[in-house]
Amino acid sequence: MDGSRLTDVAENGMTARQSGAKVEIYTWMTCGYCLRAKRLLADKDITFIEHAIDGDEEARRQMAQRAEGRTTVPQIFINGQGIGGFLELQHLEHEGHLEAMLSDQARIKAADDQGGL
Ligand SMILES: N[C@@H](CCC(=O)N[C@@H](CS)C(=O)NCC(=O)O)C(=O)O
Repeated sequence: MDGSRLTDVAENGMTARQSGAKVEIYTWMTCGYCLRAKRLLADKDITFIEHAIDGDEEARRQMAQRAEGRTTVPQIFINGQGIGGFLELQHLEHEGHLEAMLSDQARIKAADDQGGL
């Protein structure tokens, strides 16, 4: 691994589409819901940043603070907004809201970067 394919490979090592939105997921290695959430994102070719926080109670506390007190993993954030865990992610996907949320967020962020809507 020489890092030369860095632009093609997400931080988690999976190839991914650049939606423009920042998707983060807090995980434990032994968590089935985390694996399912990562698989759903990967299947949809969505880039995500994984915060693997196994055994790190301070990181879990910070995650809970960001996630309005939710302490279970996974916790998923889209452009800093907590959407919940796997079931919430799956629900958004089933209802057709996930893609919209990614592109809406990407559009809002792009507009914001250019000085507002
Ligand atoms: N409904 C949640 C369930 C998440 C869940 O139960 N995660 C387990 C690990 S797989 C967990 O955090 N257990 C520790 C706890 O409940 O404190 C989701 O869809 O993400």
